[in-house]
Amino acid sequence: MALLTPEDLANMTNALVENDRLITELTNYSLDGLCRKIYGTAPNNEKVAIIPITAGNGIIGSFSESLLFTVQHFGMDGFITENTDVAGYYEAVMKGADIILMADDLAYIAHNLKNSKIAHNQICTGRIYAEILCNAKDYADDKDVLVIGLGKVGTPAVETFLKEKQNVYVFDVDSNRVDEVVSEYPVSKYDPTDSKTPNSFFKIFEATPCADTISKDVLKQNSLVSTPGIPCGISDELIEKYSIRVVLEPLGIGTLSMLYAVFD
Ligand code: NAD
Ligand code: 2YG
Ligand code: MG
Repeated sequence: MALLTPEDLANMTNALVENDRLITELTNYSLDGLCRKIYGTAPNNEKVAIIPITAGNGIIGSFSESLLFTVQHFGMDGFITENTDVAGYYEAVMKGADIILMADDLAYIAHNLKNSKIAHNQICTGRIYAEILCNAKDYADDKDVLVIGLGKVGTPAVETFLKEKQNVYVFDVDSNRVDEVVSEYPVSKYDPTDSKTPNSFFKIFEATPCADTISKDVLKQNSLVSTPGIPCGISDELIEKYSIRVVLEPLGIGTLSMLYAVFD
């Protein structure tokens, strides 16, 4: 898994606020309002403990602080434990935590200790970035969506689009993965040589660890790109040329989705 860097998180607070504003403009729902709609849950004064984890590649500068910003920005009570790892877990419970947030190199989870619900960042990130496209009011009549990157984030996005009755076209640089997804789900391959399927899209979801995955060929004027993938898959030049709006933020949107996934 590609790990976040402190540089990825440098502008995270502005990015979260700015993306919340864009999501509200696009969907008429604030980010927390959209999460409430999707999950049918709401916060109820839960105390959220963030535990820094040293395993593997260790602490990522600003990771815990970015989670705390997210929790507090959306009106919840949170704290970062002074201890790390198991000692941090013990501290979190002793200090009355209701929900634990913690991540090692393989998994970033939210665990609600009161109701036992657990959420995984990759699933919740795929889901919320897909729902943003599905709820974008100016794009509601067009059901075609292109999904680029069919990994741990892209696959739950595919499932979300299907649940939302979208026509899903998929692309991955790994053609075996495309074949797997096409055989497992009612989706079509993105195929620019097939005149019966669309070549360009108003709605594009991208979840890859690569830049320049979104070429001019798949864009329409005013396409909407919802992309958790880091780095951004579309160049500034194409964003400007095609007047593209891009939803992209490195950590907070997915984190809020995880919290709503474990609320009652
Ligand atoms: P993954 O490795 O499970 O999946 C990535 C997929 O992208 C793979 O199937 C791979 O074959 C495909 N791919 C790679 N290069 C490609 C290219 N040039 N064109 C098309 N497909 C390509 O990774 P993941 O866990 O799904 O994460 C995807 C990205 O999302 C990573 O950059 C990760 O850091 C990021 N991410 C962001 C957030 C967030 O909150 N913004 C949250 C989780 C993950
Ligand atoms: O506690 C810490 O500071 C570290 N142990 C956190 C490690 C997180 C590693 N995971 C990633 O970098 C991710 N790709 C998942 C983060 C979700 C948002 N991109
Ligand atoms: Mg995010």
